[in-house]
Amino acid sequence: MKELVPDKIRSGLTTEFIGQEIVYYQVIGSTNEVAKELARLGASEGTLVIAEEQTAGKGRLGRSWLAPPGSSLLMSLILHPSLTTPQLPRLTMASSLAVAYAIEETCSLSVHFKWPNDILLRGKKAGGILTETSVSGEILDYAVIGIGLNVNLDVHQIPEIAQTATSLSMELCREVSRLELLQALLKSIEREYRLLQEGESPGDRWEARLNSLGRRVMVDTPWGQESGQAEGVDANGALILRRDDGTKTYITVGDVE
Ligand code: BT5
Repeated sequence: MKELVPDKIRSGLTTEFIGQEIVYYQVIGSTNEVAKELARLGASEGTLVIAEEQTAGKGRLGRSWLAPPGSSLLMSLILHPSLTTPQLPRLTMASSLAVAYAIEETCSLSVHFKWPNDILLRGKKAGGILTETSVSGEILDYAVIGIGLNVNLDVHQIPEIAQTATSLSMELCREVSRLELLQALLKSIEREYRLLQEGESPGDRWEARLNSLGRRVMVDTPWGQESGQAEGVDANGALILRRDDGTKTYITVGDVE
């Protein structure tokens, strides 16, 4: 395994600010937790926190992110976007798109999304995004984008995800350079972040990759289950569902089954 040490990441990195500050760990609890602490202490825009292994990798809603050491990209970025609170899910969409572009550029695989934050290859989960924000009143203090991406990983090593997950190396039947992928990803995140800051919503481009577009889905929300046809997402990433009675609902939190 080639380690993703900061000197290697920086050499050949063509971004202006994303990933120019790097905090690297061989082992850490969760890169998101570190990034949030650093953001509170005033870390600069685009700071990258990256680890070879997490002992407490987090998904959404108290779930875990599992990855054998050195197998994956496990990273978090600190950002200070000028978005309103309802617009914050744009960060997750922009980050998913950046992951898709980086995978397509370096591995020529086609990438789809499952609402709201899954990165899919051939219908299986290869990555996930965990966006965490701190808001005081109307003001966003900071946002942390956590990205977990299965790169050189045989998912059969992890029984919990063996049936539902995949990795780049499994899809390609070869090892993938994590360094090259990471550098392409940092570059595409910078591009997407600039568009966000210019006020553009990534909604349409994100929706074009939605796996359930036009299909009937069940969605678990904190307020109960909804079902209907997935018509797409709105500019802020809400899932647009056409219920059987013809009414439309916009879902902002939940999981598609
Ligand atoms: C996510 O959550 O998909 C967001 C994952 C974000 C992980 C990154 S790693 C770097 C940064 N630091 C952190 O601590 N977290 C972020 P969610 O949609 O809740 O999905 C979690 C579920 O995905 C779990 O309950 C498992 O079922 C499944 N899962 C766990 N590890 C997986 C893996 N390596 N590949 C595919 N699926 C996985």
